[in-house]
Amino acid sequence: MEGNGAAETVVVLAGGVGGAKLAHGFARLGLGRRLAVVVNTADDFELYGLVISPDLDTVLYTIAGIANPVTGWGILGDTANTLAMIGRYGRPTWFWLGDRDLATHILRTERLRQGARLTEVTQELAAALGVTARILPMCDEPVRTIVRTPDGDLPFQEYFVRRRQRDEVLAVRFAGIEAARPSPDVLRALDEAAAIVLAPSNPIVSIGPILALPGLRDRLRRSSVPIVAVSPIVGGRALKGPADRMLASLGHEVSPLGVARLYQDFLAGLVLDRQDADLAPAIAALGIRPFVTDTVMRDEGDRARLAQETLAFAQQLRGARA
Ligand code: FO1
Repeated sequence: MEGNGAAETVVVLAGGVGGAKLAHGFARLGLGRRLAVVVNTADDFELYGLVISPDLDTVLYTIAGIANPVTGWGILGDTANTLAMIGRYGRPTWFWLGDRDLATHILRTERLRQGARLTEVTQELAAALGVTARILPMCDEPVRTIVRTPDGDLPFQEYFVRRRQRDEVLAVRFAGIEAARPSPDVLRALDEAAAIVLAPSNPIVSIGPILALPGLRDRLRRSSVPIVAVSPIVGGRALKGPADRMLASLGHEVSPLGVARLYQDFLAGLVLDRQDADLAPAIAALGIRPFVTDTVMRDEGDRARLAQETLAFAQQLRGARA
């Protein structure tokens, strides 16, 4: 049952680096298995015969405390000897894969070929790294983001890494989404939820695929526990990545108000930065409660503080509904 006793879980919907930082903040609150992070898998792709799940790995490494603090993705202190050798064989090396990181892709690919679900494999990797939070792929079926640009359709990582997000984004679609379903583990976490949080991840290509899973958005609309989002847009810009340009080219306002409108059908509250405090009345006018604080996570202390404040805000909204 939602919001029921000991099972009370905080569910965080997340993409890559920004989502991983807030998820880490929640992990630092000592929630253990009562933290469930539902992660975008539409950035996944295959390279050198391996299944790469960048957002899952970014969340996993960040919560495990081994993420590269400079990039936010990959493993701290990793080397690239394997990639250098792949280059010597004349193969493209535009996607930077570290030697230690490759171990994750090798073992994931092996277990998937043995017939394990991505959810099970992720759980095994997380347990081995000492992570108690539930890191849940949004689904077990393959879903792939395709970005429409003036030069044609591009697989997500071609757009994001190979072409450095320079193309104008005309449309986005998620190949395979119709045949995919939120995993049973995701649905269970939502059933146990005391609060649902949308991390400050790209609303179009990180949160977008999760919301596009058949039945998921309806499930959120019917939620009896508060759903709050943390705006990834601060002062008219994305904290990381191309979310600002993507929102603009797809016709959305590049502000927390634009973010609020995208989630308006299910959102109870929006956490926005002090820089955007003047937008609070317009957000409230949508029927969404605004909460203004410092949302830029510069260090690990910021992550835990923002997670704590977001949780307290959600609990306050829950109290207001009772
Ligand atoms: N992002 C880059 O900008 N360049 C890279 O070479 C790159 C390699 C990479 C390797 C493993 C991994 O887990 C993530 C990696 N990322 C890289 C990040 C990733 O592609 C994107 O941040 C996400 O897909 C967007 O959320």
